[in-house]
Amino acid sequence: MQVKKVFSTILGLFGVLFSSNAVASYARDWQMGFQEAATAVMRDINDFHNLLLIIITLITVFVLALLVYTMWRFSAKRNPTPSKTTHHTALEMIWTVVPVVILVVIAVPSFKLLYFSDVVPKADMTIKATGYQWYWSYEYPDHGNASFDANVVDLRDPEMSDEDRNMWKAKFGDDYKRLLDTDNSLVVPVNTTVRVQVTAGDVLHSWAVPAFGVKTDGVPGRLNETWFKAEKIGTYYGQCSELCGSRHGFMPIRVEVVSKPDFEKWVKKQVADSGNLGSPTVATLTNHNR
Ligand SMILES: [Cu+2]
Repeated sequence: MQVKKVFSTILGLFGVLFSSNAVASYARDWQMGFQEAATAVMRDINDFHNLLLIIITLITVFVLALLVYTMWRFSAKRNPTPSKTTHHTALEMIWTVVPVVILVVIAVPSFKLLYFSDVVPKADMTIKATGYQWYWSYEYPDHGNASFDANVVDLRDPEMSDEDRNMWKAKFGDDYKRLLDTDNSLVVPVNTTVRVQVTAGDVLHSWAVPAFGVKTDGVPGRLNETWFKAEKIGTYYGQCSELCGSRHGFMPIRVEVVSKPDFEKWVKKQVADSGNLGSPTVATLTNHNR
């Protein structure tokens, strides 16, 4: 059974690697490493992570080798009379300078990446994400100031009516991802620089989408800013990443990246619906104050 599961997961991973069209990005069983990058920032984070992995592996192997050699070479049996040497200028210079060089090698790409992800480039559009206990609310100030809430769709919720359960089952089908799928999704156009302003209405939350390399705290009374430019059409999942209360695990983020014409169509349709993006939430609206 387990073997079968591993096998199907590996096949699934290959499917993700080689599918060029719509992707769905979320944590998978047996996943190694990060989710596939959908933005330049995430690609750089991945590269930086790989660089650090190489550096730390070399250091660890080197220190381990020194330890093993020392234990063997200078044991009481092989080295009965220990040396009394206490200072060695050249050696001390080396073991000070080498770590400094290593830190500089790490610092250069680190600061580059920090500023790349932190400084919002000229944005094509802005979205405001507000965290509440326990759902996200989105506003599109550039598109009729429309807004909607995104609530988790939890098919195991005992309070969900059978009618709603069947509706969501029909909508998501086999693609349903528990604790990741939401009734309304954040919809954004592909290859567009999106500025995301993040805040919160009650306690600390954090808006995070791993495939975008984005994680920004939502702080009540404060407006934080981040950005992403998704390069592939698909569905990307994230979760609130700041412990925010008992249903912290029930306020996922679902981002649909669509083509620019599809986005225009979506905006038009939703704005036509009395300026309110997304249909009024059924079922899960009752979750708000639980
Ligand atoms: Cu939260």
